[in-house]
Amino acid sequence: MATSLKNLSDYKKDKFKDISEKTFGIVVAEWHDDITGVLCEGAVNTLLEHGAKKENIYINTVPGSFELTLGAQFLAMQEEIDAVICIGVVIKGDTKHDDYINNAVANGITNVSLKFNKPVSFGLVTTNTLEQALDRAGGKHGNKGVEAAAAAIGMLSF
Ligand code: RBF
Repeated sequence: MATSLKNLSDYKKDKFKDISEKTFGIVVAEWHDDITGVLCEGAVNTLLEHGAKKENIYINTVPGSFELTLGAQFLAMQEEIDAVICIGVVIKGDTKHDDYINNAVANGITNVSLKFNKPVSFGLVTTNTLEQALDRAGGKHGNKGVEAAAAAIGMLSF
């Protein structure tokens, strides 16, 4: 995708600590995988830019965003993982599925974060249209994968 290399996301990095020895788990939903792939690429590039080692970044996929919570838990329960980044795209349809999925993921990954005392960041793009999702995956509203990675680094620097 031509827009995948664009990064218009801005975030505070002045307080970031060294992450060269930190280990990251990324869990990516397969629904809308053309978009989640761009978000994941943004997250990985951000971790690498800030000094993470490629071999310390573990990427796993789950079928859909609803499964992000358990995927995050599988990663967070591993002692060597320092932070988890969740990536998904939920686009509103004719039914209320998006509300159920989005709320379940928001509550679910909050619980995982608190249970394992580790950062679990919310890279779930929740939009009304496909265009709005694309705008947030390397388009005019930046790349929310970049911001999810930045949030994980920010919390490791707390
Ligand atoms: N998963 C997503 O990641 N994004 C979606 O936009 C999405 N839309 C769905 C719409 C419906 C009506 C259903 C039933 C599922 C949808 N899912 C979506 C899949 C969901 O996250 C989960 O993988 C499945 O419900 C299986 O547990």
